[in-house]
Amino acid sequence: MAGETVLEETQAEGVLYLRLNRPEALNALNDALLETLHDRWQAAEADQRVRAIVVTGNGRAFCAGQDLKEYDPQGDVGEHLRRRYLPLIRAIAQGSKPSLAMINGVAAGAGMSLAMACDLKIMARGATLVQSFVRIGLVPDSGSTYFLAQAVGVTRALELALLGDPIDADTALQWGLVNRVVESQQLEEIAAEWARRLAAGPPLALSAIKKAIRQAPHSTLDEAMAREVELQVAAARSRDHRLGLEAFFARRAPRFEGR
Ligand code: T3D
Repeated sequence: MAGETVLEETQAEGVLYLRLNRPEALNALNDALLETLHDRWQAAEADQRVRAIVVTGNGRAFCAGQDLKEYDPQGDVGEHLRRRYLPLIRAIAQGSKPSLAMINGVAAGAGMSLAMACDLKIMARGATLVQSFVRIGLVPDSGSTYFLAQAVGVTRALELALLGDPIDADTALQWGLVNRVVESQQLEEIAAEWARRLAAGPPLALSAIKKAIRQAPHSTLDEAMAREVELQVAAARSRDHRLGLEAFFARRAPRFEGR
């Protein structure tokens, strides 16, 4: 619909698409878009029918980061980040539902942070990632330092953040910033297939897996294994585990219910 900063669409059962919709500004993040995206993400988190979330951009870009035409550097930048960006990044990275960034074009600044916050990333071959902050005298924010250092290590994170050069999709794949690179014409189809598989997965187990993997780098082996035990005990008691076992022995695909 015209004027909507985020287009919402349910494509396959349980798959919610959130499409950033300011193509004329390369989907730069103004307050209206940030607020809408966060609201939609929270609504999806609360909606049991949603089992996977895909975020992408409308037009030729994924997202050009903060809208620099609607930004006041003399204003309270800290408050702006804390209010508009941090809750959104937390909702994506710490929420219970699996998320997929379908990177259709350039992802710059906080737009790259947004993509990195997602659990899985599929990137079109012609798309680029750029830590553009340094180019305008800013520092990476919205989780970029965290996600980058985790994904590529300190050496490459420093290169990306200090030089601010765009990297192409093949480099992003080789460095471990994204999971797959596909031709642009195949992007929607392959992302839809992954999203459909996520939505058909066992929601409680997927949420537990996400939690365990995201916390593992900050844990000792003993802490990680203790967390695995706790999560496994809960998963083993779920109806979905029973359904999974039944399907295994009946040699058919399971139909998980999320309980
Ligand atoms: O308080 C706070 O919130 C601080 C938080 C900051 C977080 C951040 O994200 S800071 C980083 C902000 N983003 C950037 O610095 C990226 C700026 N954009 C670019 O570097 C380039 O546009 C791209 C590399 C993304 C793409 O380049 P290109 O050559 O493909 O496109 P273009 O010609 O530069 O841009 C096309 C149009 O989009 C153009 O508008 P026009 O001239 O046709 O009317 C351009 O101004 C507009 N655009 C691109 N990025 C932004 C933007 N408009 C507003 N804000 C943008 N970020």
